[in-house]
Amino acid sequence: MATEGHDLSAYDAESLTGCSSFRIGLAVAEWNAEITHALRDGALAVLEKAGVTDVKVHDVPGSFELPLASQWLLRHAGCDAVIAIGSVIRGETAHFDFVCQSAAQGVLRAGLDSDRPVVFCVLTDDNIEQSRARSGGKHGNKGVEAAVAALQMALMRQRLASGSNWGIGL
Ligand code: DLZ
Repeated sequence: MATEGHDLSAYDAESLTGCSSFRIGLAVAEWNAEITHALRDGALAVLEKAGVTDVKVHDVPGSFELPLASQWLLRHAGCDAVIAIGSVIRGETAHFDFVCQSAAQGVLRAGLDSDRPVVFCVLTDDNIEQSRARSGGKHGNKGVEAAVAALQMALMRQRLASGSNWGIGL
C-alpha cells in the first residue's frame, strides 16, 4: 500500500459534477493537529471546487473518537457522507496499533451501519516526516483523495437510489 509514486491529490474534477447539493461532514482529530488541519484544508478545497457549500466540520479529541463522531454526523446531522480525518504516529507503546485498528474498524462499521459513505482519511505513519509528505508534501494531500472518494460514493448512492441508468452496462 505504498504511496510512493502515487499523487494523492490527482483527480478528475469532472467526475464530481452534480455534488453541490450534498451535505458533507468532516470529523477532525485534534491529535497531531498540524497534520489533521492540513488534511482538513485539502478536503475543504475539493468540496469548495465541487460547489459543496453545506459542510459540517467538527473536532474530536483523537482518532479513536472518529467512528462515533462519524456516526453522529450521519444520524443526527443528516450528512450524505463523512470524511474521518486523523493522524496516528507510531510511538514506543502498542497504543499505535490499538488506535489504528479501532479507528479503521469503527469507521468501516459507521458507514455500513448507516448505509452512507464514511471515508477513512487517517494517516498511520512511523514519523511526522512521512505524515507531512502525505498532507500537502511530496506525495500530495490525502485529504484531497478522501474528499474525492466521499463525493464519488455519495453520487453513486444517489444514482443507484434514484434508479437512474448509470454505470457500466453489461
Ligand atoms: C492516546 C493517543 C496516542 C498515544 N496517540 C495518538 C495519535 O497518534 N493520534 C491520534 O489521533 N490519537 C492518539 N491518541 C488519542 C486517542 O485517539 C484517543 O483520543 C484517546 O485514547 C481518548 O480516547
